[in-house]
Amino acid sequence: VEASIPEPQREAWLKHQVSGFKDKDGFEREVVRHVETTLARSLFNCDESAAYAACALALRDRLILEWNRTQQRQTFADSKRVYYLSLEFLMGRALDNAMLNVGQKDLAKAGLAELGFRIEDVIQQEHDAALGNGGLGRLAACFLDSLASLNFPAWGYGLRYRYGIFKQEIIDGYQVEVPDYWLDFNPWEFPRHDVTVDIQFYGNVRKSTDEFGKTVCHWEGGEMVKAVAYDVPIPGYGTPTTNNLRLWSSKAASGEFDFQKFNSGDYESSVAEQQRAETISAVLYPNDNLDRGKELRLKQQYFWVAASLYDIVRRFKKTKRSWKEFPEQVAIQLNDTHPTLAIVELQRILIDLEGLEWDEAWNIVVNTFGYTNHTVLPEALEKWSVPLIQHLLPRHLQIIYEINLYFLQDVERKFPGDRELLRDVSIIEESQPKMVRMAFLAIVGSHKVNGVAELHSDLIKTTIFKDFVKIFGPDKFTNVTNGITPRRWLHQANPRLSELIASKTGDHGFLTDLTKLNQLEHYINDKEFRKEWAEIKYANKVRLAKHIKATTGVTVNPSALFDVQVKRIHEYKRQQMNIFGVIHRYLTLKAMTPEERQKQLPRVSIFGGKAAPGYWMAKQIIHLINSVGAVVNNDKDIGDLLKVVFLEDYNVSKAEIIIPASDISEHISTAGTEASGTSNMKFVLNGGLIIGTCDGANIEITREIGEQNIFLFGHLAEEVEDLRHAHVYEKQHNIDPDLARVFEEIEKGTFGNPQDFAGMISAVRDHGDYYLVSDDFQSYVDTQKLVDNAYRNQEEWVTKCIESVARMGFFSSDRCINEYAEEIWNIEPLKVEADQAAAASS
Ligand code: OX2
Repeated sequence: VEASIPEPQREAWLKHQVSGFKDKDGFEREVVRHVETTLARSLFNCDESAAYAACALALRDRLILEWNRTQQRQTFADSKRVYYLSLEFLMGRALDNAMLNVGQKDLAKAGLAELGFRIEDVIQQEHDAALGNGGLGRLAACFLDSLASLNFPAWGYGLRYRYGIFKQEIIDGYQVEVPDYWLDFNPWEFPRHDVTVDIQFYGNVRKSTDEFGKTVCHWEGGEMVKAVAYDVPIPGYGTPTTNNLRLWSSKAASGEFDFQKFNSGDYESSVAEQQRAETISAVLYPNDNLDRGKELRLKQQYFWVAASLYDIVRRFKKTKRSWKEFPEQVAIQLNDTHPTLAIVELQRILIDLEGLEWDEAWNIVVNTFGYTNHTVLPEALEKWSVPLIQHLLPRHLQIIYEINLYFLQDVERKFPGDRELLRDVSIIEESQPKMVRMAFLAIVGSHKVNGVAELHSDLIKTTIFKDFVKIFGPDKFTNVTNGITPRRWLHQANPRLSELIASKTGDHGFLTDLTKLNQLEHYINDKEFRKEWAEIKYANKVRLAKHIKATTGVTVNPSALFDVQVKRIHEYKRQQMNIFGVIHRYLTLKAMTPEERQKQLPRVSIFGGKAAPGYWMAKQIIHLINSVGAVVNNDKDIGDLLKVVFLEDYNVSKAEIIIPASDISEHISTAGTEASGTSNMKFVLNGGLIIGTCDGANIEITREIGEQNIFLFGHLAEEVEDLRHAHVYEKQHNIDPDLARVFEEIEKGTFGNPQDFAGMISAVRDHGDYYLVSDDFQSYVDTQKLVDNAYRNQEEWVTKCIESVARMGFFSSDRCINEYAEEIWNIEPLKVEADQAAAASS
């Protein structure tokens, strides 16, 4: 290490090394110190937000010491590292998680109380880190937690967006987007102004011949932008391992702004370069499962991928190993196709900058990368136009063509004369303009491709990637079923349930080995346990009811059945079917006599989720939900029997309140469309049941918890194609009568101007009902009746819930990460000494 302190002076350093607070007193001292010095406040003007800031800084000081030690330990061990490349990390809040993971929450709670604050209020002050859209970004966050908790030497690489996913406001029933500026005060990041990378765009390629007569390519000219690293510490649970999430921020390469232009009076263009550079990392694209092909998005992708690879290669080169050892030291996982340019960039580094031969370089590349596919939806499969790549990344386009050439030659050797196959698998789509198919590039450039749940992994092998199975053989394709971290999604979100489980299983060991939940099966008939279980669910519902009252003004009865669907709004996720079902329930209740009504089970239908700003149909769905709520919630005939609420701005910290309060949650996508889903796992882990289709991870959840504990309905994935075909070509689309009745009511104007909802109705009735809403409606409504009946028998209901939780062990992201480590990354955890581990959790 170049800048190390000389031997004689080290003693002084070691004497003064900070160790962070050790007890409550020490914690309080640190909080007061931060309030008075770092924040320049005092006991006369320390509000909750100052208390949050000081508390976060005190925790951060501790984290950063572990972070430093972890980096030293990993550098010293010099073993293989994994790099998780993701354009999205949906982290949520950090303080609560950090306190729990380092085992200091009780101490902080007591300390804050002595200083005059309630820890719950302090935690609430933190702004969510919302650098993601939905499941894909939250999966990346769960993976970071598991990687650190399992002591894997791992880094996350992403973009430091100045604006995360927009804040959603509901105004007059419509979604309004508000920018999410979250960096006002962010104690969890460390700017590394010394860690920068110059990133090139545009320009052209010049060829020359070296002394051995070999052609060498030089990418010259164009623009430079600087990438600056911001590091976020990721503490493991109960371990000293604190890994690093490195987020890149863009800045003008040539310092601040152009002084010459400034002095000559050209103020505007003097800052133009700076602004153009900073635009790259300015904002997260707010689309979930949708590719829009915007130039700035491609710039983001290359900027982030090039900075990350430069960093990874720089770290590798310090070890002075030979290039062929690269895949033994480095595993890079591509979270969807967004980072696929990394494949091309590494090949470019190796052949253009390091002088390796093509084949040797390509071998290294393929053995380094793994690619995770998260969707089969055609509109989400990334394609970039050839002219755009040619313009922005001219050398990369040449390399893509060359990769394709060698790949197609290989195909031709294996399947001579099969022109159709060549056309179908070509990385270049021969359209107008030509397009680069990023998923195909990712497959060709990786040694493993995985889907995220069994059905999904089977589907990619038999549909979108079937030709690649034929070419590469089935072993290149595998499944790693998604998981969730039980630390955030049980221990943090539902502390009382976590304590109850610990009281029965002996300790909190289930948080690091979730299969230990199976011990709960012994207590299913334990009266006291069941009572406490039900009480905790009720208390969580009371907490949510208060949130609903405070944010929507609607009063809901916590004894009613809470039916929750929270996720991005998307036609394939079928919130429209849910709200049509709610209308059907409303009409059924309205048609009853008051006596009959008295016998009905009260229900609260809770919705939440953002619509992409340009997704018109999704916005209509939100509007209909709110319009139905406005009518139903004020109908005197209905009272508590049915309430409909839309919770605005669904995000990670709201999920932590909503999920523990659910009785039944809806995971009702058209079969074959939801790759996995991960909230389904969170709801069941928190003692809620599921109504769902045979899709994504619902199938494996059913296998684990038992068919008696889940409400499945609807057509199967294998039936979807024929049904769609029939709708369109055989004009066999008789709308379900109950659904037709719902449409009639909407068209009568019961829920406001029917024109507002005409698109939603005609998508089902006149445009082929692509998502099979009508086909599944009867089965959906019938199954909801089964839910009502099951809920009436609270004893049996509680049994189902406990049994389900006991069987959820498989869905820990720890299991999932261990599978990636074994099957794809070939990487081992780094042992930490027992005394280090003990020190970390004391
Ligand atoms: C999501 C998928 O839609 C969801 O099913 C899955 O659980 C999640 O990724 C994590 O694997 N964008 N978001 C997803 O896929 C894409 C593309």
